[in-house]
Amino acid sequence: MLTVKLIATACFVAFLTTSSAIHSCSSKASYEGFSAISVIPTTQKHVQLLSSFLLDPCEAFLFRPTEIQQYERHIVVISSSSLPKWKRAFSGSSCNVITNDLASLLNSSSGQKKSYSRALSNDKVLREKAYESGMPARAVTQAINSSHVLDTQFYLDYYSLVVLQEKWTNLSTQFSDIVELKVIGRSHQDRPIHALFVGHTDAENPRRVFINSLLHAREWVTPPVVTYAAERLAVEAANLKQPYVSLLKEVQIIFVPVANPDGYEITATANRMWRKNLRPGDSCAGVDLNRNWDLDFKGPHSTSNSECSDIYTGPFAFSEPETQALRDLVLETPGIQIHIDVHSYSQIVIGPWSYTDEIPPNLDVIESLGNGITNDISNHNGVPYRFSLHSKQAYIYLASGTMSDWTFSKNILSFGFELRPSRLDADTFFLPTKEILPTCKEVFASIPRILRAARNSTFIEPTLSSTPSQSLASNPEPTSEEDFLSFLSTGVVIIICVVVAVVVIAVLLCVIVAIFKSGRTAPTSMV
Ligand code: 0X9
Ligand code: ZN
Repeated sequence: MLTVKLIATACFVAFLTTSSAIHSCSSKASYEGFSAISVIPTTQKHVQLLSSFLLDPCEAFLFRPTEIQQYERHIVVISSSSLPKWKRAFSGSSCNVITNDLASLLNSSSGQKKSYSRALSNDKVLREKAYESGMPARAVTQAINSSHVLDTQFYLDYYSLVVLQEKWTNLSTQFSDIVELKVIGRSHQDRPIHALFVGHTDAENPRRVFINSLLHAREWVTPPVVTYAAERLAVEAANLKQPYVSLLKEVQIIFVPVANPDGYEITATANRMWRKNLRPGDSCAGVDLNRNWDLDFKGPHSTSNSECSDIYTGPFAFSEPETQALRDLVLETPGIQIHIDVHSYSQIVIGPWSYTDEIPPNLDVIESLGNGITNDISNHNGVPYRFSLHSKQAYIYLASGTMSDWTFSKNILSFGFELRPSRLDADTFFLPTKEILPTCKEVFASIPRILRAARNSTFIEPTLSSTPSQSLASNPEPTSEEDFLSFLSTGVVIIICVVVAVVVIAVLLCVIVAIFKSGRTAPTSMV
Protein backbone atom coordinates (compact mmCIF):
# COMPACT_ATOMS: atom_id res chain seq x y z
CA MET A 1 0.00 0.00 0.00
CA LEU A 2 2.83 2.33 0.94
CA THR A 3 4.60 1.54 -2.32
CA VAL A 4 1.44 2.33 -4.28
CA LYS A 5 1.20 5.65 -2.46
CA LEU A 6 4.82 6.44 -3.15
CA ILE A 7 4.42 5.62 -6.83
CA ALA A 8 1.28 7.77 -7.00
CA THR A 9 3.11 10.67 -5.38
CA ALA A 10 6.06 10.28 -7.73
CA CYS A 11 3.73 10.21 -10.75
CA PHE A 12 1.97 13.35 -9.63
CA VAL A 13 5.29 15.07 -8.98
CA ALA A 14 6.32 14.12 -12.51
CA PHE A 15 3.00 15.41 -13.82
CA LEU A 16 3.43 18.69 -11.99
CA THR A 17 6.94 19.11 -13.28
CA THR A 18 5.70 18.52 -16.82
CA SER A 19 2.82 20.90 -16.40
CA SER A 20 5.21 23.45 -14.98
CA ALA A 21 7.34 23.03 -18.09
CA ILE A 22 4.27 24.07 -20.09
CA HIS A 23 4.60 27.29 -18.13
CA SER A 24 7.55 28.38 -20.16
CA CYS A 25 8.01 32.01 -19.25
CA SER A 26 7.09 33.12 -22.76
CA SER A 27 3.90 31.06 -23.11
CA LYS A 28 2.66 32.61 -19.89
CA ALA A 29 2.78 36.08 -21.37
CA SER A 30 -0.85 35.88 -22.49
CA TYR A 31 -2.03 33.30 -19.90
CA GLU A 32 -4.19 31.75 -22.63
CA GLY A 33 -5.31 28.33 -21.33
CA PHE A 34 -4.22 28.96 -17.74
CA SER A 35 -6.15 28.91 -14.48
CA ALA A 36 -5.44 30.30 -11.04
CA ILE A 37 -6.26 28.29 -7.95
CA SER A 38 -5.78 28.83 -4.27
CA VAL A 39 -4.70 25.84 -2.24
CA ILE A 40 -3.86 25.13 1.37
CA PRO A 41 -1.50 22.18 1.91
CA THR A 42 -2.99 20.29 4.83
CA THR A 43 -0.91 17.11 4.56
CA GLN A 44 2.79 16.36 4.09
CA LYS A 45 1.91 15.01 0.65
CA HIS A 46 0.44 18.39 -0.33
CA VAL A 47 3.58 20.12 0.95
CA GLN A 48 5.67 17.74 -1.13
CA LEU A 49 3.62 18.32 -4.26
CA LEU A 50 3.75 22.10 -3.99
CA SER A 51 7.46 22.01 -3.15
CA SER A 52 8.14 20.14 -6.37
CA PHE A 53 6.20 22.82 -8.24
CA LEU A 54 8.53 25.40 -6.71
CA LEU A 55 11.33 23.99 -8.85
CA ASP A 56 9.91 25.78 -11.87
CA PRO A 57 12.15 28.82 -12.34
CA CYS A 58 9.32 30.68 -14.06
CA GLU A 59 6.72 32.09 -11.74
CA ALA A 60 4.09 29.50 -10.97
CA PHE A 61 3.01 31.08 -7.70
CA LEU A 62 1.46 34.45 -7.24
CA PHE A 63 3.62 34.79 -4.14
CA ARG A 64 6.67 32.62 -4.71
CA PRO A 65 7.52 31.28 -1.24
CA THR A 66 11.03 30.11 -0.30
CA GLU A 67 9.54 26.97 1.12
CA ILE A 68 6.09 25.47 1.38
CA GLN A 69 4.65 25.56 4.87
CA GLN A 70 1.77 23.38 5.90
CA TYR A 71 -1.53 25.28 6.32
CA GLU A 72 -0.30 28.36 4.43
CA ARG A 73 -2.43 29.39 1.48
CA HIS A 74 -0.77 29.61 -1.94
CA ILE A 75 -2.07 30.93 -5.21
CA VAL A 76 -0.82 28.79 -8.07
CA VAL A 77 -1.03 29.45 -11.79
CA ILE A 78 -1.64 26.16 -13.62
CA SER A 79 -2.58 25.01 -17.10
CA SER A 80 -6.38 24.68 -17.26
CA SER A 81 -6.19 21.12 -18.54
CA SER A 82 -4.52 20.06 -15.29
CA LEU A 83 -7.26 21.59 -13.14
CA PRO A 84 -9.12 18.29 -12.45
CA LYS A 85 -5.88 16.68 -11.27
CA TRP A 86 -5.13 19.53 -8.91
CA LYS A 87 -8.67 19.35 -7.54
CA ARG A 88 -8.31 15.62 -6.97
CA ALA A 89 -4.92 16.03 -5.32
CA PHE A 90 -6.23 18.63 -2.92
CA SER A 91 -9.69 17.15 -2.34
CA GLY A 92 -10.80 17.30 1.25
CA SER A 93 -8.61 20.33 1.89
CA SER A 94 -9.06 23.87 0.75
CA CYS A 95 -8.74 24.23 -3.03
CA ASN A 96 -10.61 27.15 -4.58
CA VAL A 97 -10.62 27.94 -8.25
CA ILE A 98 -10.07 31.67 -8.57
CA THR A 99 -10.53 31.55 -12.30
CA ASN A 100 -10.34 28.90 -14.99
CA ASP A 101 -9.81 31.56 -17.63
CA LEU A 102 -6.91 33.61 -16.37
CA ALA A 103 -6.38 35.35 -19.72
CA SER A 104 -9.89 36.90 -19.69
CA LEU A 105 -9.61 37.89 -16.04
CA LEU A 106 -6.34 39.66 -16.74
CA ASN A 107 -7.76 41.40 -19.82
CA SER A 108 -10.92 42.55 -18.10
CA SER A 109 -9.06 43.91 -15.07
CA SER A 110 -6.24 45.50 -17.06
CA GLY A 111 -8.05 48.83 -16.81
CA GLN A 112 -5.17 50.78 -18.36
CA LYS A 113 -6.23 53.35 -20.85
CA LYS A 114 -3.67 53.96 -23.58
CA SER A 115 -4.35 57.63 -23.89
CA TYR A 116 -6.18 59.45 -21.23
CA SER A 117 -6.59 63.16 -21.13
CA ARG A 118 -8.30 64.68 -18.19
CA ALA A 119 -11.77 65.65 -19.33
CA LEU A 120 -12.40 67.68 -16.25
CA SER A 121 -10.08 70.31 -14.90
CA ASN A 122 -10.03 70.83 -11.16
CA ASP A 123 -12.14 73.92 -11.59
CA LYS A 124 -14.77 72.02 -13.52
CA VAL A 125 -14.91 69.27 -10.91
CA LEU A 126 -15.37 71.84 -8.21
CA ARG A 127 -18.02 73.65 -10.23
CA GLU A 128 -19.99 70.47 -10.79
CA LYS A 129 -19.76 69.46 -7.16
CA ALA A 130 -20.77 72.87 -5.97
CA TYR A 131 -23.75 73.06 -8.32
CA GLU A 132 -24.80 69.56 -7.28
CA SER A 133 -24.83 70.72 -3.67
CA GLY A 134 -27.08 73.65 -4.62
CA MET A 135 -24.51 76.42 -4.18
CA PRO A 136 -25.33 79.70 -6.00
CA ALA A 137 -23.18 80.46 -9.08
CA ARG A 138 -21.38 83.47 -7.53
CA ALA A 139 -20.43 81.52 -4.47
CA VAL A 140 -19.14 78.78 -6.71
CA THR A 141 -16.82 81.16 -8.58
CA GLN A 142 -15.61 82.60 -5.28
CA ALA A 143 -14.91 79.13 -3.96
CA ILE A 144 -12.98 78.24 -7.12
CA ASN A 145 -10.78 81.26 -6.72
CA SER A 146 -9.99 80.58 -3.12
CA SER A 147 -9.66 76.83 -2.89
CA HIS A 148 -7.96 73.89 -4.50
CA VAL A 149 -9.72 70.61 -4.94
CA LEU A 150 -8.27 67.18 -5.01
CA ASP A 151 -8.90 65.41 -8.31
CA THR A 152 -10.48 62.31 -6.76
CA GLN A 153 -11.75 61.09 -10.15
CA PHE A 154 -8.20 60.30 -11.12
CA TYR A 155 -8.04 57.60 -8.45
CA LEU A 156 -10.94 55.57 -9.81
CA ASP A 157 -8.93 53.69 -12.42
CA TYR A 158 -5.46 52.40 -13.33
CA TYR A 159 -3.49 54.30 -15.96
CA SER A 160 -0.55 53.85 -18.27
CA LEU A 161 2.83 55.39 -17.50
CA VAL A 162 2.33 58.39 -19.82
CA VAL A 163 -0.89 59.30 -18.07
CA LEU A 164 0.76 59.07 -14.66
CA GLN A 165 3.62 61.22 -15.93
CA GLU A 166 1.12 63.78 -17.25
CA LYS A 167 -0.47 63.82 -13.78
CA TRP A 168 2.88 64.47 -12.04
CA THR A 169 3.72 67.24 -14.51
CA ASN A 170 0.33 68.86 -13.87
CA LEU A 171 0.89 68.71 -10.12
CA SER A 172 4.26 70.42 -10.45
CA THR A 173 2.80 73.23 -12.57
CA GLN A 174 -0.44 73.63 -10.62
CA PHE A 175 1.36 73.71 -7.26
CA SER A 176 4.68 75.07 -8.49
CA ASP A 177 5.46 76.80 -5.18
CA ILE A 178 5.43 73.55 -3.25
CA VAL A 179 5.88 70.65 -5.74
CA GLU A 180 8.93 70.03 -7.91
CA LEU A 181 9.23 67.23 -10.46
CA LYS A 182 12.70 65.84 -11.26
CA VAL A 183 14.08 62.97 -13.31
CA ILE A 184 16.40 61.02 -11.00
CA GLY A 185 17.57 58.40 -13.49
CA ARG A 186 16.60 56.27 -16.45
CA SER A 187 15.59 52.63 -16.82
CA HIS A 188 17.19 49.94 -19.00
CA GLN A 189 14.92 50.98 -21.86
CA ASP A 190 15.69 54.64 -21.23
CA ARG A 191 12.41 55.57 -19.59
CA PRO A 192 12.69 58.42 -17.05
CA ILE A 193 12.34 57.67 -13.34
CA HIS A 194 10.49 60.62 -11.80
CA ALA A 195 10.56 62.04 -8.28
CA LEU A 196 8.11 64.55 -6.83
CA PHE A 197 9.56 66.77 -4.11
CA VAL A 198 6.79 68.18 -1.92
CA GLY A 199 7.45 70.88 0.72
CA HIS A 200 10.43 73.06 1.57
CA THR A 201 13.62 72.52 3.43
CA ASP A 202 15.53 75.76 3.79
CA ALA A 203 16.63 74.54 7.19
CA GLU A 204 20.33 74.12 7.91
CA ASN A 205 19.55 70.69 9.22
CA PRO A 206 16.93 69.45 6.74
CA ARG A 207 14.45 66.71 7.56
CA ARG A 208 13.09 64.54 4.81
CA VAL A 209 10.85 61.53 4.20
CA PHE A 210 11.31 59.30 1.17
CA ILE A 211 8.47 57.16 -0.19
CA ASN A 212 8.78 55.01 -3.31
CA SER A 213 6.61 52.40 -4.95
CA LEU A 214 6.48 49.96 -7.84
CA LEU A 215 9.83 48.25 -7.51
CA HIS A 216 7.57 45.35 -8.53
CA ALA A 217 5.81 45.99 -11.82
CA ARG A 218 2.50 44.19 -11.18
CA GLU A 219 1.65 45.97 -7.91
CA TRP A 220 -0.64 48.43 -9.65
CA VAL A 221 -2.38 49.99 -6.69
CA THR A 222 0.87 51.45 -5.37
CA PRO A 223 1.56 54.30 -7.88
CA PRO A 224 -1.92 55.82 -7.38
CA VAL A 225 -1.51 55.59 -3.60
CA VAL A 226 1.84 57.42 -3.69
CA THR A 227 0.63 59.96 -6.29
CA TYR A 228 -2.48 60.60 -4.18
CA ALA A 229 -0.33 61.33 -1.13
CA ALA A 230 1.67 63.91 -3.13
CA GLU A 231 -1.46 65.55 -4.57
CA ARG A 232 -3.33 65.55 -1.25
CA LEU A 233 -0.40 67.19 0.56
CA ALA A 234 -0.11 69.85 -2.16
CA VAL A 235 -3.86 70.57 -2.05
CA GLU A 236 -4.02 70.71 1.76
CA ALA A 237 -1.02 73.05 1.89
CA ALA A 238 -2.41 75.25 -0.92
CA ASN A 239 -5.68 75.50 1.05
CA LEU A 240 -3.61 76.51 4.09
CA LYS A 241 -4.81 73.51 6.08
CA GLN A 242 -3.05 72.51 9.28
CA PRO A 243 -1.08 70.49 10.25
CA TYR A 244 0.14 70.22 6.65
CA VAL A 245 1.26 73.84 6.22
CA SER A 246 3.47 73.72 9.31
CA LEU A 247 4.78 70.22 8.69
CA LEU A 248 5.69 70.93 5.06
CA LYS A 249 7.66 74.00 6.15
CA GLU A 250 9.90 71.77 8.21
CA VAL A 251 9.87 68.45 6.41
CA GLN A 252 10.19 67.73 2.72
CA ILE A 253 8.70 64.54 1.35
CA ILE A 254 10.07 62.89 -1.77
CA PHE A 255 7.88 60.52 -3.80
CA VAL A 256 9.02 58.11 -6.51
CA PRO A 257 5.70 56.52 -7.57
CA VAL A 258 7.06 54.29 -10.36
CA ALA A 259 10.56 53.00 -9.61
CA ASN A 260 10.32 50.35 -12.35
CA PRO A 261 8.87 52.10 -15.44
CA ASP A 262 9.90 49.40 -17.95
CA GLY A 263 8.26 46.66 -15.91
CA TYR A 264 5.09 48.73 -15.52
CA GLU A 265 4.78 49.16 -19.28
CA ILE A 266 5.14 45.41 -19.80
CA THR A 267 2.34 44.68 -17.32
CA ALA A 268 0.06 46.93 -19.36
CA THR A 269 1.00 45.58 -22.77
CA ALA A 270 2.29 41.99 -22.58
CA ASN A 271 2.27 40.29 -19.18
CA ARG A 272 0.09 41.62 -16.36
CA MET A 273 1.97 39.43 -13.86
CA TRP A 274 5.48 40.74 -14.63
CA ARG A 275 7.42 41.60 -11.45
CA LYS A 276 11.02 42.46 -12.37
CA ASN A 277 12.71 45.17 -14.43
CA LEU A 278 13.70 44.52 -18.06
CA ARG A 279 17.44 43.88 -17.84
CA PRO A 280 18.27 41.90 -21.02
CA GLY A 281 19.36 38.35 -20.17
CA ASP A 282 20.75 35.25 -21.86
CA SER A 283 17.79 33.00 -21.12
CA CYS A 284 15.30 35.35 -19.46
CA ALA A 285 14.97 39.08 -18.86
CA GLY A 286 14.72 40.94 -15.61
CA VAL A 287 16.13 41.45 -12.12
CA ASP A 288 14.03 41.65 -8.96
CA LEU A 289 14.66 45.27 -7.94
CA ASN A 290 13.97 44.36 -4.32
CA ARG A 291 16.84 41.84 -4.22
CA ASN A 292 19.55 43.98 -5.85
CA TRP A 293 20.67 46.01 -2.78
CA ASP A 294 23.95 45.37 -1.09
CA LEU A 295 22.84 44.47 2.41
CA ASP A 296 22.88 40.67 2.50
CA PHE A 297 23.03 40.72 -1.32
CA LYS A 298 22.64 37.16 -2.67
CA GLY A 299 21.81 36.11 0.90
CA PRO A 300 19.82 32.94 1.50
CA HIS A 301 16.31 34.33 1.91
CA SER A 302 13.92 34.45 -1.03
CA THR A 303 16.60 35.00 -3.66
CA SER A 304 17.69 33.18 -6.78
CA ASN A 305 20.72 33.12 -9.06
CA SER A 306 18.58 32.01 -11.97
CA GLU A 307 17.87 34.73 -14.53
CA CYS A 308 14.45 33.21 -15.14
CA SER A 309 13.38 33.42 -11.53
CA ASP A 310 11.10 36.20 -10.35
CA ILE A 311 13.44 36.72 -7.40
CA TYR A 312 16.65 36.90 -9.48
CA THR A 313 19.17 39.05 -7.59
CA GLY A 314 21.04 40.35 -10.64
CA PRO A 315 24.77 39.70 -11.21
CA PHE A 316 26.01 42.07 -8.50
CA ALA A 317 24.57 44.57 -6.03
CA PHE A 318 23.31 47.75 -7.72
CA SER A 319 23.74 46.23 -11.15
CA GLU A 320 20.51 47.92 -12.27
CA PRO A 321 20.03 51.54 -13.40
CA GLU A 322 16.78 51.68 -11.41
CA THR A 323 18.39 50.68 -8.08
CA GLN A 324 21.36 52.95 -8.83
CA ALA A 325 19.01 55.92 -9.32
CA LEU A 326 17.23 55.28 -6.01
CA ARG A 327 20.51 54.64 -4.18
CA ASP A 328 22.05 57.87 -5.50
CA LEU A 329 18.96 59.87 -4.60
CA VAL A 330 19.21 58.60 -1.01
CA LEU A 331 22.97 59.12 -0.76
CA GLU A 332 22.89 62.60 -2.31
CA THR A 333 19.88 63.96 -0.42
CA PRO A 334 20.77 65.00 3.12
CA GLY A 335 18.45 64.56 6.06
CA ILE A 336 16.28 61.61 5.02
CA GLN A 337 14.93 60.32 8.36
CA ILE A 338 12.26 57.88 7.23
CA HIS A 339 11.91 55.67 4.16
CA ILE A 340 8.86 53.71 3.06
CA ASP A 341 8.94 51.20 0.23
CA VAL A 342 5.35 50.62 -0.89
CA HIS A 343 4.27 47.21 -2.29
CA SER A 344 1.15 45.09 -2.48
CA TYR A 345 -0.37 42.90 -1.21
CA SER A 346 -0.98 41.46 2.31
CA GLN A 347 -2.21 44.45 4.36
CA ILE A 348 0.88 44.65 6.50
CA VAL A 349 3.39 47.23 7.62
CA ILE A 350 6.85 45.68 7.89
CA GLY A 351 9.65 46.89 10.14
CA PRO A 352 13.36 46.00 9.88
CA TRP A 353 15.14 43.72 9.36
CA SER A 354 13.98 41.84 6.27
CA TYR A 355 16.98 39.51 6.00
CA THR A 356 17.19 38.29 9.60
CA ASP A 357 15.01 37.78 12.64
CA GLU A 358 17.64 39.35 14.87
CA ILE A 359 16.54 42.35 16.91
CA PRO A 360 17.17 45.60 15.00
CA PRO A 361 18.78 48.62 16.67
CA ASN A 362 16.27 51.18 18.00
CA LEU A 363 13.57 48.53 18.36
CA ASP A 364 11.42 50.73 20.62
CA VAL A 365 11.36 53.60 18.08
CA ILE A 366 10.54 51.17 15.27
CA GLU A 367 7.77 49.53 17.25
CA SER A 368 6.11 52.69 18.42
CA LEU A 369 6.11 54.32 14.96
CA GLY A 370 5.25 51.05 13.18
CA ASN A 371 2.29 50.37 15.46
CA GLY A 372 1.14 54.00 15.14
CA ILE A 373 1.25 53.87 11.33
CA THR A 374 -0.54 50.51 11.28
CA ASN A 375 -3.31 51.82 13.53
CA ASP A 376 -3.74 55.03 11.50
CA ILE A 377 -4.17 53.02 8.29
CA SER A 378 -6.44 50.38 9.83
CA ASN A 379 -8.66 52.87 11.68
CA HIS A 380 -9.37 55.01 8.61
CA ASN A 381 -11.70 52.58 6.83
CA GLY A 382 -11.70 49.73 9.31
CA VAL A 383 -9.71 47.56 6.91
CA PRO A 384 -7.23 45.78 9.19
CA TYR A 385 -3.48 45.93 8.62
CA ARG A 386 -0.95 44.18 10.86
CA PHE A 387 2.52 45.26 11.98
CA SER A 388 5.12 42.66 11.11
CA LEU A 389 8.52 42.37 12.76
CA HIS A 390 10.70 39.35 12.07
CA SER A 391 12.29 39.64 15.52
CA LYS A 392 8.85 39.45 17.21
CA GLN A 393 5.78 38.55 15.19
CA ALA A 394 6.27 38.17 11.43
CA TYR A 395 3.54 37.98 8.80
CA ILE A 396 5.85 37.61 5.80
CA TYR A 397 8.89 35.61 4.72
CA LEU A 398 12.49 36.80 5.21
CA ALA A 399 14.09 38.48 2.18
CA SER A 400 17.77 39.25 1.43
CA GLY A 401 19.12 42.25 -0.49
CA THR A 402 16.03 44.44 -0.06
CA MET A 403 15.77 48.18 -0.44
CA SER A 404 14.35 48.88 3.03
CA ASP A 405 17.14 46.92 4.74
CA TRP A 406 19.71 48.95 2.81
CA THR A 407 18.13 52.30 3.77
CA PHE A 408 17.88 51.11 7.40
CA SER A 409 21.60 50.32 7.33
CA LYS A 410 22.14 53.94 6.18
CA ASN A 411 20.64 55.32 9.41
CA ILE A 412 17.16 55.79 7.97
CA LEU A 413 14.15 54.45 9.82
CA SER A 414 12.58 52.23 7.19
CA PHE A 415 9.32 50.36 6.65
CA GLY A 416 7.78 48.29 3.92
CA PHE A 417 4.06 48.61 3.21
CA GLU A 418 2.11 45.77 1.62
CA LEU A 419 -1.27 47.27 0.66
CA ARG A 420 -4.66 45.69 -0.10
CA PRO A 421 -5.91 43.04 -0.49
CA SER A 422 -5.20 40.83 2.49
CA ARG A 423 -3.25 37.70 1.76
CA LEU A 424 -6.18 35.64 2.96
CA ASP A 425 -8.50 37.06 0.29
CA ALA A 426 -7.76 34.31 -2.16
CA ASP A 427 -10.57 35.31 -4.48
CA THR A 428 -9.26 38.86 -4.87
CA PHE A 429 -6.63 38.27 -7.46
CA PHE A 430 -6.29 41.89 -8.43
CA LEU A 431 -7.49 44.89 -6.53
CA PRO A 432 -10.73 46.14 -8.13
CA THR A 433 -10.64 49.74 -9.31
CA LYS A 434 -13.32 50.75 -6.77
CA GLU A 435 -10.81 50.00 -3.99
CA ILE A 436 -8.08 52.31 -5.31
CA LEU A 437 -9.38 55.53 -3.75
CA PRO A 438 -10.21 53.99 -0.34
CA THR A 439 -6.70 52.49 -0.26
CA CYS A 440 -5.18 55.89 -1.14
CA LYS A 441 -7.11 57.49 1.69
CA GLU A 442 -6.30 54.91 4.35
CA VAL A 443 -2.57 55.07 3.58
CA PHE A 444 -2.68 58.87 3.62
CA ALA A 445 -4.08 58.69 7.16
CA SER A 446 -0.59 57.74 8.33
CA ILE A 447 1.24 60.61 6.58
CA PRO A 448 0.90 63.29 9.33
CA ARG A 449 2.38 60.83 11.86
CA ILE A 450 5.25 60.03 9.50
CA LEU A 451 5.99 63.73 8.89
CA ARG A 452 5.91 64.47 12.63
CA ALA A 453 8.21 61.54 13.33
CA ALA A 454 10.69 62.83 10.74
CA ARG A 455 10.53 66.34 12.17
CA ASN A 456 11.12 65.11 15.73
CA SER A 457 13.41 62.29 14.80
CA THR A 458 16.26 61.38 17.08
CA PHE A 459 16.82 58.20 15.16
CA ILE A 460 20.44 58.57 14.23
CA GLU A 461 23.35 56.18 13.98
CA PRO A 462 21.92 52.70 14.33
CA THR A 463 24.67 50.17 14.72
CA LEU A 464 24.36 46.91 12.86
CA SER A 465 23.58 44.20 15.36
CA SER A 466 24.82 41.47 13.08
CA THR A 467 26.93 40.96 10.03
CA PRO A 468 24.91 39.96 7.00
CA SER A 469 26.20 37.08 4.93
CA GLN A 470 28.73 38.41 2.47
CA SER A 471 28.03 38.59 -1.22
CA LEU A 472 31.56 37.43 -2.03
CA ALA A 473 30.69 33.99 -0.71
CA SER A 474 28.41 33.34 -3.64
CA ASN A 475 29.97 35.74 -6.14
CA PRO A 476 33.74 35.43 -6.63
CA GLU A 477 33.86 38.61 -8.72
CA PRO A 478 34.76 41.75 -6.78
CA THR A 479 31.62 43.85 -6.92
CA SER A 480 32.67 47.13 -5.33
CA GLU A 481 35.74 49.11 -4.40
CA GLU A 482 35.75 47.54 -0.94
CA ASP A 483 35.39 44.05 -2.29
CA PHE A 484 38.16 44.76 -4.74
CA LEU A 485 40.50 45.91 -1.95
CA SER A 486 39.78 42.84 0.13
CA PHE A 487 40.25 40.74 -2.99
CA LEU A 488 43.62 42.47 -3.53
CA SER A 489 44.76 42.05 0.08
CA THR A 490 43.82 38.34 0.00
CA GLY A 491 46.00 38.02 -3.13
CA VAL A 492 48.95 39.74 -1.43
CA VAL A 493 48.67 37.38 1.58
CA ILE A 494 48.67 34.36 -0.74
CA ILE A 495 51.76 35.61 -2.61
CA ILE A 496 53.63 36.20 0.70
CA CYS A 497 52.71 32.67 1.86
CA VAL A 498 53.94 31.16 -1.41
CA VAL A 499 57.26 33.11 -1.21
CA VAL A 500 57.79 32.05 2.43
CA ALA A 501 57.02 28.44 1.54
CA VAL A 502 59.48 28.51 -1.39
CA VAL A 503 62.21 30.00 0.84
CA VAL A 504 61.60 27.39 3.57
CA ILE A 505 61.73 24.53 1.04
CA ALA A 506 64.95 25.94 -0.50
CA VAL A 507 66.61 26.22 2.92
CA LEU A 508 65.54 22.66 3.78
CA LEU A 509 66.92 21.37 0.47
CA CYS A 510 70.25 23.14 1.11
CA VAL A 511 70.46 21.60 4.59
CA ILE A 512 69.68 18.11 3.21
CA VAL A 513 72.27 18.49 0.40
CA ALA A 514 74.88 19.74 2.89
CA ILE A 515 74.20 16.80 5.26
CA PHE A 516 74.29 14.40 2.36
CA LYS A 517 77.60 15.85 1.09
CA SER A 518 79.25 15.89 4.51
CA GLY A 519 78.04 12.30 5.05
CA ARG A 520 79.74 11.25 1.84
CA THR A 521 83.00 13.13 2.38
CA ALA A 522 83.51 12.07 6.00
CA PRO A 523 83.88 8.34 5.39
CA THR A 524 86.12 9.08 2.43
CA SER A 525 88.39 11.24 4.56
CA MET A 526 88.27 8.69 7.35
CA VAL A 527 89.42 6.06 4.92
O1 0X9 B 1 9.26 39.96 -1.61
C1 0X9 B 1 9.29 41.18 -1.55
O2 0X9 B 1 10.15 41.86 -2.11
C2 0X9 B 1 8.21 41.94 -0.76
N1 0X9 B 1 6.93 41.34 -0.93
S1 0X9 B 1 6.17 41.37 -2.38
O3 0X9 B 1 5.05 40.52 -2.29
N2 0X9 B 1 5.63 42.82 -2.65
O4 0X9 B 1 7.07 40.99 -3.41
C3 0X9 B 1 8.56 41.96 0.71
C4 0X9 B 1 9.99 42.20 1.03
C5 0X9 B 1 10.36 42.85 2.31
N3 0X9 B 1 9.83 42.38 3.47
C6 0X9 B 1 10.34 41.52 4.42
N4 0X9 B 1 10.53 40.28 4.15
N5 0X9 B 1 10.58 41.98 5.61
ZN1 ZN C 1 6.48 43.92 -4.12
